[in-house]
Amino acid sequence: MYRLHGVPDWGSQVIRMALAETGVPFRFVAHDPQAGGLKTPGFLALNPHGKVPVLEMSEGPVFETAAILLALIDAHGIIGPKAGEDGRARFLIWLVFVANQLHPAVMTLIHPERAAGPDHARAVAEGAAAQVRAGLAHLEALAGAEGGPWWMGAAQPSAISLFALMLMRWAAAFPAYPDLAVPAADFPALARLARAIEARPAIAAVLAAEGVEPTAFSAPRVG
Ligand SMILES: N[C@@H](CCC(=O)N[C@@H](CS)C(=O)NCC(=O)O)C(=O)O
Repeated sequence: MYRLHGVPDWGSQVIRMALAETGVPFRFVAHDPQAGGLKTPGFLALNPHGKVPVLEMSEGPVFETAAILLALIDAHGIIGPKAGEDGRARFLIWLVFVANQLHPAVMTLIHPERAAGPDHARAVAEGAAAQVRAGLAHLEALAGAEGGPWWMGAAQPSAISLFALMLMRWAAAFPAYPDLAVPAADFPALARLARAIEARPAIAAVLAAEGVEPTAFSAPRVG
């Protein structure tokens, strides 16, 4: 059985949702970062960077969110096209965009002091907020397009939509400067997608298990 190493309401949430939607059995192993749980020799043997998520699969521990999502797709499909299936290249483009551009921009919005120290945090956060809004505008166009890709649609969650929704939650709820928050309501097609995906039993169960409000993506509790 897969073992997912994570921290509730941290970045492991997207993998937990992906596993739940894929329908494969897994065990969630919760770690306590405050108690140093991500820096123990045992955990560093799974991920030398000391970060979650890590998914233990038959080939060994897999880390980096996009790599885990792709490994799950290659094994099971469901949340994205497998190699050789129609639309795989376009899917990869946007998955890598979310992982490489949107994810770091959201992290900088939350921790702007990490980039250039506390004296420059406000300017860094303002730049990050603009990057987040630009990134979400691209995803909004995909989600709102007539005949758009299924992986940004409400009928079936995908690795991309789940990843993007988790990042939207962070950008709305946890920015270092509350006035730079990016609410889902500013992106109507993404907000509709958020409401549809939150309503799915598998997703609602993950949110409840993580102690997160049921409107985690469409209207997260701020702070
Ligand atoms: N690029 C990595 C980033 C992972 C990451 O930054 N994880 C955070 C939680 S969301 C973490 O574990 N931080 C703990 C630390 O840095 O000590 C991925 O996508 O998996």
